[in-house]
Amino acid sequence: MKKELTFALNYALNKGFQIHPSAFKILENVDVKKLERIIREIVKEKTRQKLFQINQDDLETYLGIKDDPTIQNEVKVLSDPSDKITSGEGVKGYNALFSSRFNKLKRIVSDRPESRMLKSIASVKTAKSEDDMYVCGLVSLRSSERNITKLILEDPSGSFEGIVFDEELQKTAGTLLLDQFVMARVSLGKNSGLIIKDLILPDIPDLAKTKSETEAYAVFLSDLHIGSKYFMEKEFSEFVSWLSSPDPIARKVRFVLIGGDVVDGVGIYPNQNKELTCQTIEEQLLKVENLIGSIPKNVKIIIMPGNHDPGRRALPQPAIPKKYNSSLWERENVIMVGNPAVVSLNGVKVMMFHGQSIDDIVKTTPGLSYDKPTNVMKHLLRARHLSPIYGSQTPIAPEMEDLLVIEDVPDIFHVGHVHRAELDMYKGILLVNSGSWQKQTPFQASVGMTPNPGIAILVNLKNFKVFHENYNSNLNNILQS
Ligand code: D5M
Ligand code: FE
Ligand code: ZN
Repeated sequence: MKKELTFALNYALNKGFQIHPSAFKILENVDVKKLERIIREIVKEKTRQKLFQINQDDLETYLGIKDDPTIQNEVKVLSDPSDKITSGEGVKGYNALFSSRFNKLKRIVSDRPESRMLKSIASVKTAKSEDDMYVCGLVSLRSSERNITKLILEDPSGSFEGIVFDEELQKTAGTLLLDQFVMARVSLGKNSGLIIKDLILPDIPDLAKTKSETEAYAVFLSDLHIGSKYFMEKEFSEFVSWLSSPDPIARKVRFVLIGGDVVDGVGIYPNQNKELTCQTIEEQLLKVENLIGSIPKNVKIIIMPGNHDPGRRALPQPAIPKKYNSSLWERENVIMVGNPAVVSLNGVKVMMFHGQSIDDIVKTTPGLSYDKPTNVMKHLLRARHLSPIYGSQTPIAPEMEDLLVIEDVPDIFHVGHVHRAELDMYKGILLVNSGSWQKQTPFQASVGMTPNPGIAILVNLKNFKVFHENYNSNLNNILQS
């Protein structure tokens, strides 16, 4: 008998365990390097369950040989920008982009009762009526001075400046993002200026949400930053091993979603090379492949890019190009998608977006902060757009179609980027910010950003109950707000 096997058996026997002969047969065929860890984990789990026999079933479950076959792992990619990216050039492209944005959002609000009374901005400007009128448009300016807020709205017929006097409505106006779509109730003022009396956001209707029929779990991850000195390789590897462990939840995981910043990239910020352990994209992606390679084959892995990943920086981003690691692309359980993407997991619709726009929104919107990314996510849902502000830090490509409009209402909204794991609900949509697996970087420390890395968020897709696996020894009740 091999010495590793003797060691493993003695370890279990000394802990008071019996080993069934059928289990013994399986152990004989296990990679000796893995034996010790396997036996320790099974002993730990079964001690917790107070069952002191190791049988064939335990090993088959642990090794992923046998999982409940009725738990489905069906992935459908419902929307992916990768193949739609055209890059219209110059001004024409931006005109097309904004007109697509306007038209898509106008269609979204078209089933609201007010929209039957919608008029074009040009016709409202020449109207003589004293009645209230409804218009919609994209916000092209927002300013507050003395006790009023001014807004300029634009539609294809023209633009107008409206004034908000009402104090409560000024608060709503103050949270509008530049280039966001909004519907307004307006009336003619005394000196023929337009007064804005109400602001109506496209928002999310109350719809019943779809759940999985079987108890499959999805894991939400993002911002691994593999290749960075600060990537928490040990903790991440422990988490990946847990996915093959006999923990009953791990045995039901069928999906792993990675919401961008999979690698740290090369040349993303000045002097980045000093903070890298892998200096090329290829090396970094090879490491990704090796790390996620041991995830059981019945788990589908969906990989979306973020601002650190290769491809292009501007939104929408295509999937990480195959040329950097074709074998990762070709793995049977790996699905590469662009940013943003909508995927269906056993029928549950998940909208994935890396979250680049959060930076611009936090900077310009009162009441929003990096510590509460889910509040920013709610803002995006109300605006029905993933990155409204054009021409700030978040680069947006001049596409002919605006692929960042939230057309489909998802069941789960998955975002990363700000390195703070957080959960919330909005109109029945589960909001997940999946945090990060990178320790606080010197840059983040210098700007006072405190990440809570090393947390894997898991969702039971049958009932939307949420769990988390915490690999950060410094943090306890991390998801409490
Ligand atoms: O970004 C993680 C977070 O840190 C995200 O909120 C942006 C912020 N960040 C990172 N680098 C910069 C610079 N250079 N300026 C401003 N804000 C920054 P990540 O995408 O992981 O780098
Ligand atoms: Fe990141
Ligand atoms: Zn990022």
